[in-house]
Amino acid sequence: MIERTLVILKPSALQRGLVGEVTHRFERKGLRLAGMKMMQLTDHLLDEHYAHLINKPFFQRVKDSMMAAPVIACCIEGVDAVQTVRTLAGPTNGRLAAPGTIRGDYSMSVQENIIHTSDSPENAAVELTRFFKPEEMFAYKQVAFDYLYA
Ligand code: YYY
Ligand code: MG
Repeated sequence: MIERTLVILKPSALQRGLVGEVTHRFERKGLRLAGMKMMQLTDHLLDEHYAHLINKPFFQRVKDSMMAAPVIACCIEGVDAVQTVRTLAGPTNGRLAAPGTIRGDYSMSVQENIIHTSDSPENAAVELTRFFKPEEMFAYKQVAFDYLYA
């Protein structure tokens, strides 16, 4: 099923000059970029985005890290996009993530693990609504679509 998912290139990705390399991985895989914007995240937005971490001792530290510089929010679309993007990202801990994954290739950290990716289709829908207005996500035709999914 065609899905949309939220990817956030974290402040560390911008500081380390990895925006092009990371977005290139989604493009070359065949996923379609439906939305993309630079944002400064706020405490309020992160309270919602990381609500599942609110009782963790590292909650404030993670939020501070996400506000340390702007981020790039991306809406990425494709068949099974939520799981496919999670697979490209690799597991949370960059030191344990396999080579070839984004976190495995670019991260030595749990916190500074380069990208956020939605973890289920249900959460992706909620997160995309939180980060994008409807008119900021675009439904243009991907000309290679039939070749990608044949
Ligand atoms: O979905 P994912 O990003 O892989 O992990 P989450 O469990 O949702 O945690 C969100 C975010 O919090 C993670 O990307 C880094 C940070 N974090 C941390 O700094 N220390 C932990 N022990 C767990 C998560
Ligand atoms: Mg998560």
